[in-house]
Amino acid sequence: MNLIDKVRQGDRLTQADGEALYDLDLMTLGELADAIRRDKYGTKTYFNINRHINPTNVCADTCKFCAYSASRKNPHQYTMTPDEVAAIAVEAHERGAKEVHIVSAHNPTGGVEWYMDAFAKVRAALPEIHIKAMTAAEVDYLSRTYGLSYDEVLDRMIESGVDSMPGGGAEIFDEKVREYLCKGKVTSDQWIDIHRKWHQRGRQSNATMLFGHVETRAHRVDHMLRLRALQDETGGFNAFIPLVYQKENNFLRVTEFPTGQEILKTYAISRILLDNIPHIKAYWASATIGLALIAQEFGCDDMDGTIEKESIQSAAGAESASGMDMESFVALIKNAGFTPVERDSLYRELKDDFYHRTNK
Ligand code: V47
Repeated sequence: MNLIDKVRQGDRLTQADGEALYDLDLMTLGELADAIRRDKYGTKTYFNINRHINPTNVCADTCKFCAYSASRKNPHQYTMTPDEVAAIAVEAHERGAKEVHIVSAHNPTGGVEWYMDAFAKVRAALPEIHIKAMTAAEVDYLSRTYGLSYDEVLDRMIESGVDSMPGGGAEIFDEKVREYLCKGKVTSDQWIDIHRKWHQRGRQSNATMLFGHVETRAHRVDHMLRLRALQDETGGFNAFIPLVYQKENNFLRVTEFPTGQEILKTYAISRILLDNIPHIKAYWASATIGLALIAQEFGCDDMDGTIEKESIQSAAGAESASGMDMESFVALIKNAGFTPVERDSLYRELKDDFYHRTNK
């Protein structure tokens, strides 16, 4: 059967189908992905009011693409205390944040306690806030450094107040590319196993894919299909987030970068292939706000949030360091013809919220 008909009737697609989707023209792909998105969510675009906190940039691992960790290209090291992390969360909460997204480098000092104390202090100060924290790469780092099983690290996170896990550290699952990009870090199978164990605890998480560097289209499709297989098993992923590679201040030599068309195709294909992951997030800090707004017409129904302060993408060249204020964010979504809907971290729509109060 013709591939377009297969997509239109909602058939499950294979690796070969996924690769063939890239050969379709952008507008056809956009139309197919947009139909799926509109069928699920109409014109709604979800966002939340959140604060990204990156408590340290001192890292025991060396990923070639990373410009955030302290290195000879970025000699300025910092590490916050758990109290400083909690103070940032409290200030953000006073400004309306309902989620803190806490992701660190792999801190070789401070032990497991440094991580867990930060979560526990945020939880004690703000019983209601949603704590999304710890990538699978951090879970694996703590496990291999301190001799804990994944189960033990995950249980400690729950005891310390973590609600959900972000999708970072997935990069590209293909083993050869992964070895080139980030040898020694969590492997693909381990990343998947950690999320499986988290989901088995009744918890939810996201999944990312870092693309636009040395990987091929086939590697991207393979990455998505490995996530689809885990989602069939557990149903624990909320959102898939394709992260566009940023090229400054790192150690990865890449000469060709994805065009806007290639980025939009990748968003659209993820919406089509990931028939069991509810949300596709256009993370504007990596895509640029302009492309993220257009991505709403290519299958994306989520734009992350206001972020407030962003360190990882901006260290590598993105213009996202100070986040965005909520009024501008909402106005941009509306002007693009979509309906901004504030959500909580688990995608429940917020009816009596900051956004609605300030728009009366
Ligand atoms: O895992 C690192 C990526 C990720 C670069 O779960 C880079 O809601 C582009 O995971 N160019 C961390 N990307 C960010 C992340 C995330 C972001 C927003 C929302 C969520 C969520 C998760 O940033 C890392 C890595 O893949 N990254 N360096 C770079 N040069």
